[in-house]
Amino acid sequence: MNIVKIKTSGITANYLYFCSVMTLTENLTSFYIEREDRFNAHNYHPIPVVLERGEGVFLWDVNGKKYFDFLSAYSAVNQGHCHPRIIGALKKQADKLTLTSRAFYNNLLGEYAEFITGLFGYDKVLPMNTGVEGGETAIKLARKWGYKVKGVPENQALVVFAENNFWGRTLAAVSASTDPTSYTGFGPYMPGFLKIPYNNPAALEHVIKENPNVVAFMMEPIQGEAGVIVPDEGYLRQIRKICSENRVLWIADEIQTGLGRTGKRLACDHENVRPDILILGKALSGGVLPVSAVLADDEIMLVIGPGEHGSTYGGNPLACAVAMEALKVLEEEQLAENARLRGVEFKEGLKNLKEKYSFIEQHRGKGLLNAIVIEEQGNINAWNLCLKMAEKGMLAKPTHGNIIRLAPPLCITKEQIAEALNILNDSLHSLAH
Ligand code: IF1
Repeated sequence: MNIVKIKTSGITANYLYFCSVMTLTENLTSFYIEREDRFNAHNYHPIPVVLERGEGVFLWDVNGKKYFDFLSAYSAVNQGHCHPRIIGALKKQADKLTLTSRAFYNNLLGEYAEFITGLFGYDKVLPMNTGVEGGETAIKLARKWGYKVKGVPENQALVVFAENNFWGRTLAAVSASTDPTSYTGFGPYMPGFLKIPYNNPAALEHVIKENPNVVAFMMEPIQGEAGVIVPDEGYLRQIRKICSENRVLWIADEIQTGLGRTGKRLACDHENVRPDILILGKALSGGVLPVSAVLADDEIMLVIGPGEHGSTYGGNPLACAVAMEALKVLEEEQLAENARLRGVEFKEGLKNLKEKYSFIEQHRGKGLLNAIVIEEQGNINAWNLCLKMAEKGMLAKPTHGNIIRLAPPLCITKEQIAEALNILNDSLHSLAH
């Protein structure tokens, strides 16, 4: 075999090597993306990185490039990627028993139910899988409570939602949505849903006074998908008061804001208020498998009897084992408190960046649920900033065009916050010049 020796200078050889690596890297990423595009539905437009490993606050792509994860799978990996204790619980239970259905009892559901109801202070839990199933369950509970307890005429129950809410993709969830991207083309829509402005207690009071058949108000304590919309201090207390005074159930969707994300165990804890129905999901399993939970007291929870609601996987022993460990990790590693402390540092950093870059219109958030709003100026926009951030090793994705949610796992350290702020600064600088 003739081996052709190419005599080149050191610089040329390095350049050729660099180009070949770059080409290979891009080709590998393109290979994965093109295959997925060919065989998978086009219901997302992802940032063009192909991830294959996660650990703590970090992700690695198929080329071995390392990133800070500043999306946390939309707050599903609050504990950090592949937390060893959670993975350990998964592996241990997976070797024993994963699913029985609720046709029979299993040895873990009672233990998990006692643990989670004790932690959050409710009589009972109804275990489901995805967050949207939690929302559907909460609305079914509220409607049935309306008929059986409040005395609302059959099929006349009304549920109130806040404009710009997001609680999932089912037909009921999109029927509650005010975002055309979420509901267009999926009608006809669920009847009995009313919408009022967010952060407006008077609007809630008015709609309840106008409609005696209102059984519940369902809302997020901070609106995540809408772009991390933080209501005025006292809004949650006023919701609590209005709902209590009018025998309307307050449903808090803490699927994204709960489990330490905003610097407290629940976002409702910032105002020391207790919703009638609490919905949890996402980080309830530490990002390992879909686990959601609806918590309520007996007067509400027991309106649903045997055979009236459920799901194949709801309350399965694998989910119970994982969720118990995921909750214990949040508590024992004091991740809510870390989110509070790191959130103060991060918010200070965002404030400094806003003063430095005029195209950062706004920053907002609480704990480690934050967002920046980018004013489009030429090639400066949220998408291009996210591409630049990815290039420099930090992953995030825009929501609603110009808003970038910034939400790392809650185990992030002080030093890592500082490093991430430097990457964000470098990305902003690079985009602006
Ligand atoms: C997607 C958004 C976030 C949620 C709240 C219920 C659910 C979600 C507050 C439903 C889910 C996910 C869904 C996912 C992307 C992500 C998302 F951009 F869609 F809106 F986080 F903001 N309540 N949010 O945030 O939970 O059924 O998904 O388990 O659909 O694109 P799920």
